[in-house]
Amino acid sequence: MDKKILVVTDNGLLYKAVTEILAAEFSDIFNLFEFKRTKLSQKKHLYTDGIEELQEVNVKEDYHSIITNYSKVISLHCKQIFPDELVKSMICINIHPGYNPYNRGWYPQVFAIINKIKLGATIHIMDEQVDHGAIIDRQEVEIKNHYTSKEAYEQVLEAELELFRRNIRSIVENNFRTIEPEFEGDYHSIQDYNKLCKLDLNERISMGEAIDKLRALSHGTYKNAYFIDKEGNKTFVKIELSQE
Ligand code: 0FX
Repeated sequence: MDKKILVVTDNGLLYKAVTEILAAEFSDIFNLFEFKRTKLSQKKHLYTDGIEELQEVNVKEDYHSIITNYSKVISLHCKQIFPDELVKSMICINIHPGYNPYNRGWYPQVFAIINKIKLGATIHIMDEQVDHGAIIDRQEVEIKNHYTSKEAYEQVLEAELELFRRNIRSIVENNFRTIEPEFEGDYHSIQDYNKLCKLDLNERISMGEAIDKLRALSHGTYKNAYFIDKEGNKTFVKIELSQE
């Protein structure tokens, strides 16, 4: 029997959408995929619903058995960083919510809104660096002026699913082409994001920059941006934008 392709995901929304696409449009290859999640999906977030039913894998510790038992690995928002041994031993493919090589790392739409740079989705071969490596396909997403992080992110998810549809057969059949990223690109860690969330009440920026910063940190029910007042109280801030 052919070895399966392991898809590791910590995002319930994408897991559900991808399995629906496979069942509806790729039923001939659906049984080649096996989906697992990591322990990092246990934390309840906006997009984890549905992930509980998956079996857990520890990519950092179990990579020997992954190399032996699967033909490829796809990271569909797997929150564990793949170890070097794994990415060097077999084809590992990342479906990333950013337009590589721009804004590699965490929450690309947040940094794209603030720094006014490209946003989109990318499918690429993984190498030893995060969100790095030869690009199989990518698709840009427009950030409209009234988007908060949430609307931008939802457009990115759509683009990721479109890329999945467009490339999954050639990935399975090993006949995809790649291009090298044009430049290194900047990388943002979760610590960079956490720093952004702490607002400095004395920071002097234009109204446009302030709106961009706040909309980049507004994402549904998440409590992101905050300031600390003179009494030491922490107050969360989020904005709502609507177009006429
Ligand atoms: O699954 P994911 O969309 O993606 C993240 C990284 O951005 C990505 O680069 C990495 N490859 C992947 C494994 O993990 O993450 P999420 O479901 O935790 O968050 C989705 C969006 O929700 C995020 O882009 C911004 C927003 N968010 C999330 C959290 C946890 C917030 O605004 N505040 C939060 O506290």
